[in-house]
Amino acid sequence: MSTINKFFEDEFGKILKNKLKNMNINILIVGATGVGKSSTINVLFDTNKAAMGYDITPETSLIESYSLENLTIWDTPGLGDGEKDEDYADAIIKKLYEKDGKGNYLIDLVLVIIDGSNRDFGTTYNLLENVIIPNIKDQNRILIAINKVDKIGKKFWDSEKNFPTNEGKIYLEEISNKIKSRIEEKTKIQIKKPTYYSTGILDEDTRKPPYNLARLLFEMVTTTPEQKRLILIDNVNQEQDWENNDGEKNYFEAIFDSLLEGIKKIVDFVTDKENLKLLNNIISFFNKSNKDA
Ligand SMILES: Nc1nc2c(ncn2[C@@H]2O[C@H](COP(=O)(O)OP(=O)(O)O)[C@@H](O)[C@H]2O)c(=O)[nH]1
Ligand SMILES: [Mg+2]
Repeated sequence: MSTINKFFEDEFGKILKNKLKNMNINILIVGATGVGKSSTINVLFDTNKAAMGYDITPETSLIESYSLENLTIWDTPGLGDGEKDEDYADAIIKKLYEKDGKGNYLIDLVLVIIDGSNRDFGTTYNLLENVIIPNIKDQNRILIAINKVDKIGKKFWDSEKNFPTNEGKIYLEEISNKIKSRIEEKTKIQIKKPTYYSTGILDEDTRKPPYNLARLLFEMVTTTPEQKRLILIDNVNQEQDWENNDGEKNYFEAIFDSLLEGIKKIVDFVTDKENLKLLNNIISFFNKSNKDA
């Protein structure tokens, strides 16, 4: 960690902020009603600070937005309810084609959330195969995440440890592979293997620590264009408990490595200097997480 801290304290770090100021990151969250889209936004980001609103364009006004400094999260209404599905799908498609002021596609990351406790993935397949994949320019910007893994059943989930059992781990790997191969079969598109997690917001009154949230963040960061990754991390909820992960790797180190890739890209274009607030936030976030881990 210490070498990275030094790196950020350097003149170099100060230069970055200025470059980032003119950049925005936009995340589109999609999934059926009740899969946990809103809960996921709340656990990942500091939404107390967020300005909430609706899209101003009539066609996409069904999409709610949360704006933090230069991060905007678009929370779409869930498909699968029937009547309004077509309007919702149209709104999502319009959003996917929207361009920013610089003429680039607005949406940097599409996070598709699935309810892992529901074995019927039909709504998600429909959403991916008929709405998202045919209308997104860059399929590498899609991340599928399976939520509510605490609800996959007694045999698979140890609620005391808040962790999957050995059988649960196998089951979760299986459904994640199954979703990936089904999408590939239908669309001929290679997607990233879905990740799985729990927000820990079990219902209105029950909260547990989340499971695999740092992994979800890692997967989101690495699905985001390199030069925008720092912005994502800067807005992350620092009060969150990020500890309980699957142990496949140290996700904080992995996030850091992937940030450095982005920093290298930004630096090539930097011409002037700015303050360190952003980088300090990042450093304190990682220091805290590292201590906890
Ligand atoms: N068991 C469990 N329930 C969850 C989890 N995440 C969210 N929920 C619950 O699922 C319901 C729907 O969540 P919400 O975020 O409103 O879903 P949305 O319609 O996709 O925005 C709420 O009652 C949440 O408390 C989770 O990880 N585990
Ligand atoms: Mg919601």
